[in-house]
Amino acid sequence: MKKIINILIILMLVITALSVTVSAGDEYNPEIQDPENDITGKLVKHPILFKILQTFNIIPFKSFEFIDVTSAWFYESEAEPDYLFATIKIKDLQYTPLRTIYSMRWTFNEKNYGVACHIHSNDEFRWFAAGQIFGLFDNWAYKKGLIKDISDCIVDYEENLITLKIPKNIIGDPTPGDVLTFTNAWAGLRFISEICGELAEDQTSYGNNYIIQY
Ligand SMILES: [Ca+2]
Ligand SMILES: [Ca+2]
Repeated sequence: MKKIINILIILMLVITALSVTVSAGDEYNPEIQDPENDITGKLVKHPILFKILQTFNIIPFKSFEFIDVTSAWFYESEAEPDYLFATIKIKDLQYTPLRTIYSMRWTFNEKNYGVACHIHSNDEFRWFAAGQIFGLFDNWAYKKGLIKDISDCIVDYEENLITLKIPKNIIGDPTPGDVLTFTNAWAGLRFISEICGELAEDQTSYGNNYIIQY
């Protein structure tokens, strides 16, 4: 009997150890999952407005699948330990003449951080930043965190993936073993400017923690 209990204890320890080490996300083990067809916002709430904008060809698309988040995850590369990668999977990724925003957020050391890529005018313009989020109006530390290399917002149409490559030195310098909590993703659609706010958006709920590897 004692032997069986010992074996059971060892098995439980092994299972616990395995579940702790499986912390890096990928498409099959994403930290964040989200349902399809769950877009909210002005254009969803007011379908007549959507129809009018379509009639005048201001909105050339028929659905919001290009901002519909289905999952999102973090990962790192041993070859580039100074970066954290954040990938967002979209139901059907495509560019529009309007402004789309793809972002992920998390908490580290009791501070809130985020990364976002804005794409507009059919990909003629991009704006990409990461940093601490603070203040009443959700201001980001953009001056510190603006990423100059716009190619680090990697868009893959075929796989419907947006990958954001984030220098760790602008997100609080996390080191191996550090834990990112309250992970979540958000995608939104705006007119070119932010004046009108979001026309449509998709927020995920909080996902699993991510443990920094390198
Ligand atoms: Ca969704
Ligand atoms: Ca959602």
